[in-house]
Amino acid sequence: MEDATDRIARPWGARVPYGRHETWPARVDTFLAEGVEPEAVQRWVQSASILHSDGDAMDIAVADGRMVGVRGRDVDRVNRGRLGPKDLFGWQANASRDRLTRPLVRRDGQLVETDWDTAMDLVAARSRELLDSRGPGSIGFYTSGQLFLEEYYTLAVLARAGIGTNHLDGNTRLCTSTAAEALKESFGCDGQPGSYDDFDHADVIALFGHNIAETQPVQWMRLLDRLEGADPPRLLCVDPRPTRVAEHAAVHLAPRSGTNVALLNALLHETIRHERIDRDFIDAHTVGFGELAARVADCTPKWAAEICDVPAARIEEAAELVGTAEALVSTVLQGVYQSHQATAAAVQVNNLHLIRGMLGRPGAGLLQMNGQPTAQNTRECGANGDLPGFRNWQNDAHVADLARVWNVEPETIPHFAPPTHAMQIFRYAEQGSLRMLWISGTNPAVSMPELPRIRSILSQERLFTVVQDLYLTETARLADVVLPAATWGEKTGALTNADRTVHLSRKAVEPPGEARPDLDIFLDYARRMDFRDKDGGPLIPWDGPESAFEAWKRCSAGRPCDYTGLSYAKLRDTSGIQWPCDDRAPEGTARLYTDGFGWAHPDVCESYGKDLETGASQEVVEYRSLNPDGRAMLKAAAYLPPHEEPDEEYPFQLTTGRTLYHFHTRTKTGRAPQLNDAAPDVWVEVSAGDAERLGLGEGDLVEVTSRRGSLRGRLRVTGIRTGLLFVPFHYGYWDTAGGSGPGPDTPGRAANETTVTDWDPASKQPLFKTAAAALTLVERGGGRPSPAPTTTASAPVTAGAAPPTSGGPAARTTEREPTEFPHGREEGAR
Ligand SMILES: Nc1nc2c(c(=O)[nH]1)N[C@H]1C(S)=C(S)[C@@H](COP(=O)(O)OP(=O)(O)OC[C@H]3O[C@@H](n4cnc5c(=O)[nH]c(N)nc54)[C@H](O)[C@@H]3O)O[C@H]1N2
Ligand SMILES: Nc1nc2c(c(=O)[nH]1)N[C@H]1C(S)=C(S)[C@@H](COP(=O)(O)OP(=O)(O)OC[C@H]3O[C@@H](n4cnc5c(=O)[nH]c(N)nc54)[C@H](O)[C@@H]3O)O[C@H]1N2
Ligand SMILES: [Mo]
Repeated sequence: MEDATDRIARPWGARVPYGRHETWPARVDTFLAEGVEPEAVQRWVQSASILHSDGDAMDIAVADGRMVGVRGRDVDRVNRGRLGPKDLFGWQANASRDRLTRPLVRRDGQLVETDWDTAMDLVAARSRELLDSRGPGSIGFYTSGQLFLEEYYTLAVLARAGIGTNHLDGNTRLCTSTAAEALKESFGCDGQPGSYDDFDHADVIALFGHNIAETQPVQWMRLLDRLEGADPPRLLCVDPRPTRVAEHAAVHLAPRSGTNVALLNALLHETIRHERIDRDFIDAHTVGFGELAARVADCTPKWAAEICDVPAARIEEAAELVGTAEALVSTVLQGVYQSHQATAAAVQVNNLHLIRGMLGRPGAGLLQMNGQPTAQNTRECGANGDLPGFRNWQNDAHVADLARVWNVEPETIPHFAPPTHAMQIFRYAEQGSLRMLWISGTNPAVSMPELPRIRSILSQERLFTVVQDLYLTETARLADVVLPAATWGEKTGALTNADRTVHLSRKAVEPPGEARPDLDIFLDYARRMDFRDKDGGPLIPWDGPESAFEAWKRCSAGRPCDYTGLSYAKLRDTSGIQWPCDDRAPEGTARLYTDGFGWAHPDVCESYGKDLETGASQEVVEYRSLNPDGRAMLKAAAYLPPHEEPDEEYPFQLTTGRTLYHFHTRTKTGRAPQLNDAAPDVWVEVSAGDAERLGLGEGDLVEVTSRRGSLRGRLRVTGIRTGLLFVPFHYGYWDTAGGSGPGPDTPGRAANETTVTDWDPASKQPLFKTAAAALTLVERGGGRPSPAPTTTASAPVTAGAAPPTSGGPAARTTEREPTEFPHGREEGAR
């Protein structure tokens, strides 16, 4: 293995090939700040990544009370010591000089510094006033997929039982609400069936709308290592862009955006037609096969080819690949989730696995992926639109059980309607029934669709907005109160990744100034509000992360996400354990559904399901008659065209998404020099054919306009499908690197200036992947290339059209075999 690699230029590092059914060999990636020698590190503090959903385990290097680097944990089965570029360099943002260090309140239109007492008293006073005058429905909370489990659980209790509001959701609504919904629709309950270890055993891996190379780079390293080893897997990539995944795929389908259901129905059609199905599994474990078979009977590859604009022969090849796989792993992410038929499409992937019996054994795995690092916790703790512990809001016994855990009356917990989803919370704020919105760990003024609308909602006089963040973000600038939060590395908590692996992330350094952990802020608020249980005791008796974790364990007991077998000590001594972890499975559980689908039973299921076309919730009677014994449900769906199709005025399809080097609205990655320099500004991707037709070239400044708004960026000509534009959504109007920005009134560069307020009917996840747009030239590039990276799906179609992306000496990372680098598990060990 080589010693030092520029991990901006070579993001996935060196290969360590391994064969099928072997254990992925470890490789320890270490990055230390310039001038810091390994001997200077005084402590290594256990943690895991919070810049994607993999939970890559790492230790934070500390010297003189400061973070000075990071190192992957080789003992952890998730990443086996490896780290991606964001994790290697992103931690530097913690020490950025523009961190918020004191609370701010708005006085005479300006945000001014104040002390914690003043700020929190103001928040509590406004809450009480609103509770008295307008009731609990006037208060809402919009949280994150990036805090810790203990924080979400505390927030869920204080919002649902303390305030008594139904308006609590996370930005997970924009992210993985479809993952949750698709799992509920098929299996009755949230909970990832598969495990990352399935990648070691699969012979076919199918990725649907998932650019794993850029968004979960360490699992991509795993796939690359397998591709170079014995008996490599064959990949199916369904993505309209030339991602690295597409490059390595045996079959790449680049469909028109928004046509996933048509494509999947054709794959199901072929699977059934060729009898590549597992009859015994279908008979023993599922309901609905007849309806599914009837629904896809006419969905031939030829039919889908028309809709998706991919050759029918390619669809047949794809069908053969997934239909003849011995051990199939499928992953699904935003190319499916952020579209108008999100749940319907994601469910068809579940159906493919169910009719082929591809679940519950090594290599036969399904990953309805998460995106954010702690999205799973948002969902299981009930800070998403769910009740804690995957309890069913329509099941009175579940509500009563939750009331028992919290020692409140069942009526205290709102369950008259489904918990309000984020898009609806913003609608209530727009309409004026919601008067206070507390936003924690998310930046909706960049990440929500249709930003002109979001800005106008958040700047209303009548809406009292609290923003809890690390920086003065685009959203914080619109707030009435800004609370400075401590973050990863500055606080302790647990987090659960996309394959149910729970890690502990420990405090390594002190937060800057007066910044406080989110947990402390929520607890402080609960104290000021004096929330009580039914016996007059404190509603929230815990006072720190570990006691909050213990409280959560009691809430999770007996539910699918059972944490009762875990503890901080156990998580410290091991490195990542998959829930459920209880008496019966003290070491955790690699795969769900190894033995039937018990959580789909009507008495225990999290949801009675929804109509995939309208989103209407089904009643228990319907569910009982459909699925009396608790089996997996095969739910069919007809293809429906995208809501906004290109026309003369807006001739392009527009899709948005991510690049390898940045995380979301870049509050962290924009403050890490190596990452910022790798992709410093927005760009617009167009196909070579379209560029030629319009007489446009690399680096031209263009404007992308939709019915909602417009943005400007420099053009990158790539191998993207004809008729489609891609814009990364990372760039808000505030320039994180320079600390200043163009402001909201100058021509925008945020993708969401152009996106639409519209969502999937079942999951309520907004549509970021399909819109119609026009493309016009603003100014010639004059030889200046676009700032898009060359190492990714954004690579120019003409080699040499832009200088290769590199990080130079500042990005040098060591990659070592673990034996050369004795790994300390305990804090303080070298
Ligand atoms: N580098 C990086 N990694 C991240 C993040 C980040 O911001 N940066 N964020 C994390 C989070 S929260 C998330 S949710 C994940 C998201 O991870 P991904 O879902 O992998 O990322 P996206 O770029 O949003 O979308 C994936 C792909 O969908 C394709 N696509 C667009 N339209 C369609 C369509 O109609 N059908 C199909 N099949 N594909 C389509 C796009 O071309 C794109 O390549 O990444 C996580 N990891
Ligand atoms: N056009 C388009 N829009 C999209 C998407 C897309 O693909 N296209 N993807 C959507 C998806 S999947 C997602 S997940 C969202 C992400 O959207 P956001 O969640 O809005 O994006 P982030 O930049 O991650 O915002 C997190 C905020 O929390 C702050 N923060 C970080 N750590 C902490 C902490 O410990 N405590 C507190 N209090 N604050 C913290 C950060 O500084 C940052 O301001 O964007 C969505 N929007
Ligand atoms: Mo996400």
